Amino acid sequence: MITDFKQGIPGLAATLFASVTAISACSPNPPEAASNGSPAEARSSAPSCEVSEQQTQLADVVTTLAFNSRVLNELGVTVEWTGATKAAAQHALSIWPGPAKSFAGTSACMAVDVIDGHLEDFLSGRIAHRGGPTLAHGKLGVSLAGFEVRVGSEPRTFDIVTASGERVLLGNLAHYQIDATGMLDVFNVDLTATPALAARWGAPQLAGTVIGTLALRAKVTLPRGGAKSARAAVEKTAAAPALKDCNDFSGDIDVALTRIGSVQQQGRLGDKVVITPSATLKNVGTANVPWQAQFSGSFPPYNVDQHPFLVWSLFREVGGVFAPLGYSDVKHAFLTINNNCAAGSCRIGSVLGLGCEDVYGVGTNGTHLAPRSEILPHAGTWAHCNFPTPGTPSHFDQVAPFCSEDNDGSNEDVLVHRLVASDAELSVAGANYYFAAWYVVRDDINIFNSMGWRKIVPSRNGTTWSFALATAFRAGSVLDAFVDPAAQTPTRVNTTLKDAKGSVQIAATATDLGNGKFSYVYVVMNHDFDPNLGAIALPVGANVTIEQPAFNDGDEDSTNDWTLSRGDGELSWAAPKGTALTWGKAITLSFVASSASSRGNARLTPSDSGAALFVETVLAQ
Ligand SMILES: [Ca+2]
Ligand SMILES: [Ca+2]
Ligand SMILES: [Ca+2]
Repeated sequence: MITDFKQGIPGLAATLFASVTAISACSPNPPEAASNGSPAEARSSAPSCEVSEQQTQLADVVTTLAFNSRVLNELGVTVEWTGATKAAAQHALSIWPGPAKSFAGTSACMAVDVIDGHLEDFLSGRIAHRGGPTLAHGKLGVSLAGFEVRVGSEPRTFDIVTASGERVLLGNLAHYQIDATGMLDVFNVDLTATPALAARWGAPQLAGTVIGTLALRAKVTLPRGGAKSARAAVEKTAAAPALKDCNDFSGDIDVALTRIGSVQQQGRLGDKVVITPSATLKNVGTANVPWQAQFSGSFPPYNVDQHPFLVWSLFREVGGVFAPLGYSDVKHAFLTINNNCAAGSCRIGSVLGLGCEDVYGVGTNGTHLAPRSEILPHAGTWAHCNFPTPGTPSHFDQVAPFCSEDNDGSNEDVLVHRLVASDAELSVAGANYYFAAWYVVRDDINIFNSMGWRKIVPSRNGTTWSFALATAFRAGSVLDAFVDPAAQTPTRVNTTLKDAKGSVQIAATATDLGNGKFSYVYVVMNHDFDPNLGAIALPVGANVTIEQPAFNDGDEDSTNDWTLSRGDGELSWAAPKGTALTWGKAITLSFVASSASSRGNARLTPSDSGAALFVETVLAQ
């Protein structure tokens, strides 16, 4: 059952949200907000509060905004602040893309749906503020002084509206949590420029750009006269009959990536741009999934701070050659908001309960990334802290004492750990671009529904790229965009091998060029084969002529390119020392041969002493 208050819910929620009978104006809060000349008072035409006194509401609201200076610089947008209050306390897991300023709410008029101490959704209403930023593009400034945060039309979204009623920013992909004292933190909310803002800037192409982050801190106040407090509601969680107790990790773990919602340029250095997505996931298995923030302690079932690891990548197909363009490093998941859960599921922020969904916005994914090399994806482990041995350093924890963060990466170059592509790479006429993401989850029974991809279409305005989403999200390996596994032919083959040590995949095509020549393309992906791959051998006929051999690993470093050799009826590429094909990455091999294709096995050599892997594909023999 989906616990959506708007559709009616039984039990505790019914007691919290008795039938709505009275509609009344909310009183100003704090009282001094009504002092003469305040922006809120100047906005005399504002509608009265249409939130019922019998609904759970937010009080003492402070909203904090930050804009991504890297993005603003790129867009030619400047920000000035007026009327900020002193810096407000923030949730410990808040991620800020730039300097943040806080603004006190001047009215309290927002109804929320809280069930068992867990925020389900924002129902209706608006919060006005004193002060706000002015966002200017060139000489065209848009003042948000006296701005309102209104409940948006989509679940868990906000409209940021100027004092004159213009909707200039959309807030979505919120993280949120109610603490034991009844304080609600809404944070890591992506702020996207609306068409109205872009038009006011005289730059309509900037509509849809994620430019900042919003957080909101408020007291959750239960209906007047209600005996229950938010504290009581939180305590109810522990006693409530649960579909699966939060400490119960039995069952099959299966997380699915369900959406790549947005793909954004989030920085530039020279001719290279940073590209970052938002992502949404869902627990589709029968087990709770550990979602512990890094360095938060040791917890069951693994006795570490276990959490998923998100990576993303960009591929391009040009002239029938499908190859990687770039990869991100690892975003360590740190909190699950657990929305749309199955009834009775565990909903604490450190466990993804049954049926629950979670989101990570562009702003959240854009910073605080760590190397892939610390992760063994098939094992699902992260080398740090006390794993595999006490005192293991890691990117975030470089010096003793260990098991606490001493490096947040904030002094790193804009390109470090990010998915990077150059202007030239994004500008190839006739190319097809594919954006992929994957949540690595320990003990996930199906990694291929944890990953997915969309075709994107890059377009450039000045120095800014935007990425239209050209196809619906599709679960599975991005190599399926090259050779559809459901539409294979004798000359287009896509094979995934699931080994005890992890999975590898080869998608390959053999195209008749005429005149007895055939173009072969192989995309070899190491999904989560923990030993890594050090070589590939393709059987070829002794009399077959090989021309134009090419290797593409998506980087600009030729010293790590695999070296080609031919002998013993094989065409082989081998990784120089230290350049094995690591997890979540692919190489593309291509050549023109004098032979039509037949089916046979490529031989992949692990980088450890383990047995070779044989993957069926097309061969020139
Ligand atoms: Ca899965
Ligand atoms: Ca440390
Ligand atoms: Ca290379």
